[in-house]
Amino acid sequence: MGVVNVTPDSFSDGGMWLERDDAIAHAGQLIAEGADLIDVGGESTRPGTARTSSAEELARVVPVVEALAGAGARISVDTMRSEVALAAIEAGAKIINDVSGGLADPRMLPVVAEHGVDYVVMHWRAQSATMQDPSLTHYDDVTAEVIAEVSTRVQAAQDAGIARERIIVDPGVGFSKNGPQNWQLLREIDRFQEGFADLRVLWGVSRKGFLGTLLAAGSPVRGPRPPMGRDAATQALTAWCAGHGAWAVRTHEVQGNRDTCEVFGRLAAE
Ligand code: PMM
Repeated sequence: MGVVNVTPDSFSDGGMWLERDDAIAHAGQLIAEGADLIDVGGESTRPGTARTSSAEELARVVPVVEALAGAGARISVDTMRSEVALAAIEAGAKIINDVSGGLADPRMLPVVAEHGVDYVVMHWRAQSATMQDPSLTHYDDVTAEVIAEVSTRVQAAQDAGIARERIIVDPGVGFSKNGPQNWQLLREIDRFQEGFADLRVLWGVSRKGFLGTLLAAGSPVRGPRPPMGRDAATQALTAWCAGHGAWAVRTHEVQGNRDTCEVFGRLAAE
């Protein structure tokens, strides 16, 4: 899943694809490099960030989805808002990627159910402004608690009428989790995925802060390695996820991550 953030402020690629034509061209490049899916987002979920207005999010996302879906691309839309989801579905999106798992907008689950599209349920505890507060990053056993909380949201989605086979789960790496908790979740990938044995699992680790922290020592600048320098580390985690049977990884850079998946696919073929 290649990411196109049509935002001024996403931590990894904010401001790069804010113009409609730039976003469309970038998506085309990601598809040419082997992305099976393009995830279009119009609101940053960067820790500490304020919310984007609904009108602004619609204006960023819909024209890009229309153009890409119209050209035959398989599109998911990263949104917590039901009105954006609805407009995106009408513009041709086939997957709604809701980082809040239906918690941010009570209309989201019914809208998705009514339109019969796929739905990503990510583990989420709070909006970006507060999600890294210590009270929201407390776990006794991060993997067990993430499985339990995601299961509750999967059940809510089913209760709203979304078919179970339409649901994709995501542990929400970096969302209300600190570095050690992210590493533990990834180390326990089998345990997480066994918690949802009949569902597709998506992992989003691309260029995230815990990789910058890990790579700080080799950074050309003081402090964490900047996002653009985290792609090789992202590919290493893609290898880990692919080797453990993940359905998809959500990445900003596609070529290297695609190559990684080809290698693991080939190894698993015989
Ligand atoms: N991470 C981000 C945004 N959307 N969606 C899913 N399903 N999983 C994720 O881990 C995830 C996401 C944050 O990254 P970005 O703003 O740089 O794209």
